Amino acid sequence: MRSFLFAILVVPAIGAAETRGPIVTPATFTVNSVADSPDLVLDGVCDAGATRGGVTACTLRAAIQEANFNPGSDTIEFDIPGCPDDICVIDIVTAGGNFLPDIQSPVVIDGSTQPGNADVCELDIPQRSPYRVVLDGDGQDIGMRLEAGSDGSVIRGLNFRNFTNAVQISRSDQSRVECNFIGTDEPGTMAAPNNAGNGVFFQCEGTGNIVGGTGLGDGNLISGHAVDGVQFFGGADCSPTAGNIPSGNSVLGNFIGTARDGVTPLGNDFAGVSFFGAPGADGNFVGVLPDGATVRGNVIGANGTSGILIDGDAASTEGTDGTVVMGNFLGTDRSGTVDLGNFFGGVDIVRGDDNLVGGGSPGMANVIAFNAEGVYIEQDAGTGNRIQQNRFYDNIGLGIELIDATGELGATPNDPGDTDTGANQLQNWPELFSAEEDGGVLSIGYAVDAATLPIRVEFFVADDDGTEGARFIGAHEYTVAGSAVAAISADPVEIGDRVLATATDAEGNTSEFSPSIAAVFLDRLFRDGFE
Ligand SMILES: [Ca+2]
Ligand SMILES: [Ca+2]
Ligand SMILES: [Ca+2]
Ligand SMILES: [Ca+2]
Repeated sequence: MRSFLFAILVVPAIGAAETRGPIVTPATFTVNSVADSPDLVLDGVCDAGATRGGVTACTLRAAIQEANFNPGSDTIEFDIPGCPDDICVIDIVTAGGNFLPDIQSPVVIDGSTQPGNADVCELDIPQRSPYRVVLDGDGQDIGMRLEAGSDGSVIRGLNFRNFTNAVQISRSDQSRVECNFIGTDEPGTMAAPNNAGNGVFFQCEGTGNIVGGTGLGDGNLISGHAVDGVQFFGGADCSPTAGNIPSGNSVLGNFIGTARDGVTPLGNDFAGVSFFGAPGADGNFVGVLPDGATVRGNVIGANGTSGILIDGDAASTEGTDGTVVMGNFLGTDRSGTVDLGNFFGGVDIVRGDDNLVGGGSPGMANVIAFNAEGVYIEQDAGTGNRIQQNRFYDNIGLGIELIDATGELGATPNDPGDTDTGANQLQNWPELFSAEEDGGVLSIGYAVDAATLPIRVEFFVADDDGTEGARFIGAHEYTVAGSAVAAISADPVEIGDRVLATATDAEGNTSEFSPSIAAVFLDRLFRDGFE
């Protein structure tokens, strides 16, 4: 039925073609100058005035002006001769004035077309050579801004530095920001000065935009900013256009808070990725596409506050809901061994409901290590924040911290009948009685003192100090009050392992981790007999 309706709608559109305007010819404008002067006259030719060797200068500013002027999608490439050490620095404060023109027509701006620099959009971040096209803002506000009319644009292969907000996505859909170094020098080793705001800043409406991507060469380096690496602001007054919430966008495959190597700290001063504002930048994705299944995690480490901050607006108490966080390395590198702890939590939920950290398959797990806490949920932050199948270890405080009425950090005790309310309804954790391994099957005796059933119980092997779930080993549906036994097969534990668990109710309220207990091997004597 749905496709039938669609066909009906398409027919008049085809008929309307008789009255459409001139055929749009996509243009390619090739930037050949590091100058910042404007286009002389909007005429389909990128000509910023000066000539050199008989060639008319085409500046980036002029190319954007012409691309905006020419209806339809255009391409801006780079072929700038004679740059010192092959690094072409376009200084965006000269004759053209302050900002580059807002992007108001679909355009692909591809810095990797500068001769010799294709690798920056082909290789993984650590393998890239220094960026040869640099946009330097000398501390002014915005580097590039995707505005109404720019749907489907691509900003790629560029080094942005010295901007308050290097890239802003305001009213664009289905656009991409990929394979850029944002906030660093051209080799991606040091922070640039004057990065006074965010690397990538979303506000107003926009959906389907991607920062990074799933391909090896798609990830951005977003580091060294005075505020956040990527900020979603869901509270801007973007009138007269209705709907001012960035939603359905994704951030994946990036390094946020490290140098190019992915292991040297180069943190943003506040969060790696943040969500603010009322009514809230709901329904965005970190580490996964909006399909909720195509995962390519970010490395988000060494940031000055949170790895990921999910907040809203203090005055209205509106929060950010429905964020999906999957497959990321929060506080560590891709190997999971290097300490890149964020100063606060790997994920801090200050205001928000129904956010998801992790997921139902192993590839959706986040690795959350070396942070102050793994996932921290503020007192009365919200409910339904599901934390599923992640790998937690070596966080300084709790792996999962629900702040209770005491307002203090630390394990929150279970209450009889679990009638208390607060962060994730202060969901009671499972009490583990026994964990007995026999013939490759681990039988865990437990109970949950729960307000409602069913409860999903997830079991983990604990980290070294026995306090966090480092490795998910299985889940059990708890449907009847009283003692239960979960049988987990496929050699889930080793001698010396400790086991712990979380409880999640049907509304998605996940508990703190339970205390851990040692796995007992019933056939230990038998095994020892063969040693
Ligand atoms: Ca022109
Ligand atoms: Ca155009
Ligand atoms: Ca607590
Ligand atoms: Ca409770």
